[in-house]
Amino acid sequence: MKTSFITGVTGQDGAYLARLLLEHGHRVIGGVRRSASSGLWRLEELGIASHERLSLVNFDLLDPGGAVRLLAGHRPHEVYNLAAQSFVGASFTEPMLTLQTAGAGTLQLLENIRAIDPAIRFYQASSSEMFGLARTSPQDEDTPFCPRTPYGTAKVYAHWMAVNYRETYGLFACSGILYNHESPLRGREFVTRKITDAVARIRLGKLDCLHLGNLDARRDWGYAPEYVDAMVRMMSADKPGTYVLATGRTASIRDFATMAFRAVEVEIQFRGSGVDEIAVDARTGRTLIRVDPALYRPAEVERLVGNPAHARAQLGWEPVVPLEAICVEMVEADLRRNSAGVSL
Ligand code: G4F
Repeated sequence: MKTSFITGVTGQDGAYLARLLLEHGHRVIGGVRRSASSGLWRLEELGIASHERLSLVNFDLLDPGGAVRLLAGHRPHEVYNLAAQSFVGASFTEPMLTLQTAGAGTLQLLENIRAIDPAIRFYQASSSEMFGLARTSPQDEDTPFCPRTPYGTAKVYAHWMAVNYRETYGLFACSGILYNHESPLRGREFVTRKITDAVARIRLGKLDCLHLGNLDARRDWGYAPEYVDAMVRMMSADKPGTYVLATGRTASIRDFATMAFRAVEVEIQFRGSGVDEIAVDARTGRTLIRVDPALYRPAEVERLVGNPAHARAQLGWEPVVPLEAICVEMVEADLRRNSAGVSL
């Protein structure tokens, strides 16, 4: 039986990945920070929190001895490194924590794998934020990085360390450059889930109005369960590599908000511009969205779109679920949760 270790198992991707690996018959060790704010709700929603082949262990990327104890004690065949401070907005107020978790935490894992058992396969969660102010569009594996945020910069460091350990020490180290990927398990600090949760609460009469930042930003949004499937394909391939995972399509924040309100049969119309822009219910004229300049980022990545051709050719991976369907699934989950009184 294969043993897989996932750092960040309580996050969106960690939970879906754990479920997939359990379905594949693996034993899964999930690293959980003692102070993890997110708790186990995602594992519980997926029905795997008490799975007999899932063991949750205390693990903190910032504890220098933690990875040694974990790798030496559990001897996993593979490590998926998903843990980090992953909210781009917070990386401006916590740049050092972001660097330590996303950057140095990755190096520590690679170094310990090299020392303890170089046969352990390694997956690094890289990000489209590494492209930042990309010079070409869509981006692929050869596009130069131009990160614009402390998060993107830390991820570039971690990505290059994974590539270096692959080339220098022969480690099976993969890097998945993932564009935004959403689901009902997304955290509420990210814009899609913030929107679907607010739409549900407005529908249920629990919220008056949704406040957002930059409505013009465009993202290439895919479906998280499909993206973790690609991670497993990378780790099962003959050779380690770097892969862009994306849909090749973009939508704006405005588009996503329109879709989310449509899921509860409300048509919205945007009026005005800049910080005075609002969205109203086309039927009643009620204001449902306002812009709050405090939610603007100090530096913004306006548009990111990826080319997944390499993953398609080498891994047989294809993103299928359209954004409209993802959005409806998220709104329905948030209606259910908010009706029951709990939305995490
Ligand atoms: O949902 P976001 O916070 O995601 P972002 O910054 O693109 O990063 C996500 O995707 C990356 C690529 O996979 C990951 F590496 C990263 O860890 C994370 O998962 O913001 C998307 C866009 C931004 O342009 C932001 O300025 O939405 C804009 N936005 C507008 N109003 C907002 C808001 N973002 C948030 N979080 N909250 C707002 O009220």
